[in-house]
Amino acid sequence: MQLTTEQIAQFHEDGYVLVKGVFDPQEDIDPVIEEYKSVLDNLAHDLYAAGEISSRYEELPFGERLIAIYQDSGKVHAQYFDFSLPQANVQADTPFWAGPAVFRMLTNERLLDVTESIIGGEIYSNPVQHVRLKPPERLTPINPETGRVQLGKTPVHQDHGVVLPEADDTQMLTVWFPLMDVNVENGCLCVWPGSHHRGLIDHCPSTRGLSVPGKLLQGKAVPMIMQKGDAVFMHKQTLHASYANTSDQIRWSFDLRYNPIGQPTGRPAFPGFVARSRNHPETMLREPAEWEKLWRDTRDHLATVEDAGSFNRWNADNPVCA
Ligand SMILES: O=C(O)CCC(=O)C(=O)O
Ligand SMILES: [Fe+2]
Repeated sequence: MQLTTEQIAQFHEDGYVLVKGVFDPQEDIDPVIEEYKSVLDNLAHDLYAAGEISSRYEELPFGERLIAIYQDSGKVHAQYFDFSLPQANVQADTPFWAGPAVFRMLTNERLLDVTESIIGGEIYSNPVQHVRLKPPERLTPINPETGRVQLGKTPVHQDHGVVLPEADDTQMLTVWFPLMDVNVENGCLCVWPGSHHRGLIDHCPSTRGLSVPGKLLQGKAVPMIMQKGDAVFMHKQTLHASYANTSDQIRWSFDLRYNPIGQPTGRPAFPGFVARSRNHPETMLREPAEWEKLWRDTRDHLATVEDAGSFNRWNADNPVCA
């Protein structure tokens, strides 16, 4: 699946392109959904054994079960599902999920075809990547320190703003896709078309994470209303955010990053891999278990080091943050 000349032009002009039907919903996405059912089942058993929930909620379908477990435990267990690690305080028992169905998504041929249309055929899977399982806001446990939901809407930012300066001159590409239909009500992504022409914009640290202050925004955001199977490909300087999930079901998405092989990823402590190489196909990682081991070894190593360093490059003392 190559992009058309018009789609590539749109990517450069607007800083993003929404591509319909990149994935086959049943063949490509459902195996991931199946795999996560067992991850949730493991979480339920762990929390129940630890006395942190009163039931394993085995009778509930995935989304409702997740909501019930988060509510009962009073905690959003995002790290349990994520195929990345926290940016600080990694411990030997920090959970993560780097399963085979996830690996097959990261190396999906059609996804890599579209990626190749934008950054060329030497493609590195950049480790800045997340699964986001967001409960309805009104059912999400509150963080007692901030008084806000533990996982809510994502504030306005550029992905360039959340990586180290080593990635300043790279072609890091963000790929965002839902595992279900998404709209404004359930908290889809929104983007500011053309904002990447402004280059890197100042971000401010806050309890919600890094964000670009409202006074620096220009123009209106466009909601990315998408069906299961669609994907958005985004430039690293395109401003984006997500809406609050005001529906009564979970909102579920993946966001992945790719860059041309050889360019720094912006998170050197984390492992990437060669997802496609036209020039050296023998360097491609093909075994899901090897990918899982890369993350496990990284976790085990980071657990032994004093401070892995922060990825943050921004200072709250910046006058624009006042
Ligand atoms: O899904 C979200 O809420 C935000 C995603 C995001 O910021 C990204 O994919 O870079
Ligand atoms: Fe982002």
